[in-house]
Amino acid sequence: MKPLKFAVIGTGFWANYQIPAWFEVGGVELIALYNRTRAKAERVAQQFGVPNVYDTIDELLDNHAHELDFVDIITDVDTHVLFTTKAAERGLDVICQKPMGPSLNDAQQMLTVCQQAGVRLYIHENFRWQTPIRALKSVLDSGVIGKPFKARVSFCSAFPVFDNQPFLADLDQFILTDIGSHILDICRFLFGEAESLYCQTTRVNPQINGEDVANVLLRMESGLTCYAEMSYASLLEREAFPQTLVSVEGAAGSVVLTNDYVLKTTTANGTVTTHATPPNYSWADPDYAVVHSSIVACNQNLLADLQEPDRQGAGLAETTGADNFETVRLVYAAYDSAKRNEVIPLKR
Ligand code: 89V
Repeated sequence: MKPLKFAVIGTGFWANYQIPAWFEVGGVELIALYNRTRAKAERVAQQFGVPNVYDTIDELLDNHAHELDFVDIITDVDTHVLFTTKAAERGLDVICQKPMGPSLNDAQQMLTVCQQAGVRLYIHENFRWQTPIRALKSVLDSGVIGKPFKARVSFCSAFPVFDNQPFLADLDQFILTDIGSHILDICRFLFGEAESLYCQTTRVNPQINGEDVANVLLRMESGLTCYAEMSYASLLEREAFPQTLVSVEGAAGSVVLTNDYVLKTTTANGTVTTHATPPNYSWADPDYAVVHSSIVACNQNLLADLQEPDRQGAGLAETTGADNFETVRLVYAAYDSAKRNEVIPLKR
């Protein structure tokens, strides 16, 4: 199959992992890079052998749209609508990092512009692609614990995340957009759509603008109640960053995903322990290993869809724009709930 040609928009921290993850997948050719600070793009171009560098998005698109198949947008959330629109207008399929947009309206606009332009929109949402999360889902799908009725999905840490991603400290809406996008997406992946939610938030770290603690209680359409908790203010006995820890109780047993990718499945016959260790890539930052390896699986899934000649897509991609919009709805419903101190109904 002919490799698909693409451009990377944004060469900050995340591009250092997104790009080698693409090379790991194969079947793609990176033609050009854009970054508003040209020197940064040049450094990344040199590191990965990319032939073209721009600090003006229009120039990149004008020069290369004819040969590109898609763009991979890895910039801060505030630019997602603009860059998605510019690429869609040139007929290019778009992959965009989570969080999809800085508001529900913005996310809706991204869906609309791509639909009107007849291009495909995907959101790079990788947490559901982590090896331990996929293994947990297999246990649930096997039916061994029966029908799940209660769950806890937890991302609580004191990792100095602002050292590598300083812009996160400036966000007025922080943990629900950055980590909540992932955690609430995992909830949807594991348990289906939510019917309502209630949320409380707090800011513990006085040096950041947004909330760094959020507790969300979801009632899923299946009837399961799911407690999704996230915090960057949790100095715990064991630092779990960037692992998501999960426990699920079902009518016939329970399953726990605990530290170091250990899965314990308990039924009337006892407890079975397995390990769901993620693959190790030389280019991954060991502090982020489980997340960085999931970029490969996520990209693989999106590429399979992009390779379909039928531009409607073959339904191979999990995290399409339309799918991820449902996660974005949960994120902003959580803010709404916290602000009003009310349960927010979500059924359409
Ligand atoms: O993927 C992310 O949203 C990042 C992480 C904390 C994993 O680096 O912010």
